[in-house]
Amino acid sequence: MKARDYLIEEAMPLFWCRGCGNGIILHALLRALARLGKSREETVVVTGIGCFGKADDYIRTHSIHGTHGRALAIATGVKAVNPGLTVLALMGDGDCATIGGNHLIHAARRNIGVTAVVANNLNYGMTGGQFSATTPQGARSSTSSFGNPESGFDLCRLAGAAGAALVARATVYHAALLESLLVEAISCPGFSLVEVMSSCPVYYGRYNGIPDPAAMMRWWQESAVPASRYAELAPEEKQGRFPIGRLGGSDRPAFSERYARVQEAAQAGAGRWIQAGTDR
Ligand SMILES: Cc1ncc(C[n+]2csc(CCOP(=O)(O)OP(=O)(O)O)c2C)c(N)n1
Repeated sequence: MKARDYLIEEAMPLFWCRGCGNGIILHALLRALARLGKSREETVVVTGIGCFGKADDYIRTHSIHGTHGRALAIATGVKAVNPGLTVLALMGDGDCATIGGNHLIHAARRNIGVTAVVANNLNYGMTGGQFSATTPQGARSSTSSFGNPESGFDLCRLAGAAGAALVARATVYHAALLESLLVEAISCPGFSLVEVMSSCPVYYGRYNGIPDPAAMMRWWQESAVPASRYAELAPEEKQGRFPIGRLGGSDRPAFSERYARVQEAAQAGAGRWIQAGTDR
């Protein structure tokens, strides 16, 4: 299989603005599916609402275009009833972590075998650049003209603490790294989250002094530090920087494995219970 085999070419050109990172994420995802030789018939892409929520328009697998913040709830249902499918939830930061934050922590806690791909452009792109739950403190947006008084979530730490099997981060500048992290995440039997720091020059960039798409790419290049090197930085050197690569996860049975045991116990008859608390 080639990346192009997963692309709906007739849907081109892409809906996204000039300088948007979503096309880079889409291409990396299609390359990852091709590298894994995933069957289009056994792959389900679920999206929510937002600019990145349009990604399913271009992907030739099964897809469900859901509602804002509910991509993970739908993906969870798909995977629970058919664990043999490869299930991807493609979301913006608003979709995944703001309106959808509750579904994120429970998908991670449940360790359901879904791969969440989050295009984190640090704001709500589609509705005009409002701040989201990942907008950094002090950053400007259409709803924080004098600086965001809140602080942004670290999505990888959040998902890791909630019990995800694999958490990783890349940027749209690091497309080859992104592709290999996606391959790893899609191959993981439990819940995986790949956060992609993505450019939105039209809103986030314009409000924060980096409206030029190339300057935004340089910003990602300079801010992202490989995880092993980041750990050795002094606290002042960490200011304005973040780690990329595989950032954690826990090795415990995925939901489907535990649920199969429950189904076996139920089929074997009443009175036989699986032992509580065996997987933590
Ligand atoms: C329940 C609900 N609330 C609000 C909206 C309006 N809305 C549509 S997209 C969006 C934000 C999208 O931001 P994000 O998820 O970060 O994706 P991006 O557009 O930046 O890719 C909002 C608030 C909606 N469609 N449904």
